[in-house]
Amino acid sequence: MPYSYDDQNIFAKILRGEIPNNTVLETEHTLAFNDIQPQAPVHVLVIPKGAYVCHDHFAAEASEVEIIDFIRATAKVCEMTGVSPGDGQSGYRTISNAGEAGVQDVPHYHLHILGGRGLGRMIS
Ligand code: DGP
Repeated sequence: MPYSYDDQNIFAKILRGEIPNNTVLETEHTLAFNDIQPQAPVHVLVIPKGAYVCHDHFAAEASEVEIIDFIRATAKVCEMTGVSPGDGQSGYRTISNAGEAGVQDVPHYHLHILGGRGLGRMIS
């Protein structure tokens, strides 16, 4: 699927250092930072450094190195913020909104990590 990437989106500006962020973790290919409008005590956004619009764009065009780095960075943030159920903690939810129907506001691929409170059932 063809995608055009808008390099003026807010996360592109964060990656270029034009806008500050509260970094949780940075790796070679991935940046994780606190959401400016947290919906839970833990609300971290994980983004690839590459120019990808959404999940399927990332999956199709990112290298395996970038994809593995992104997935492992996401897991590391869960450990660092104390929500990984593997640590006996309460757990978390990841969400990635895509496109208009998915109500994606920022057109740079990102995963929300939410935790630190009971999140309720989303899908039944
Ligand atoms: P989404 O609807 O999935 O595209 O959510 C975008 C999220 O990005 C939303 O939870 C608020 C967050 N956000 C928007 N602008 C900024 C910003 O400048 N800094 C940070 N840290 N988060 C932002």
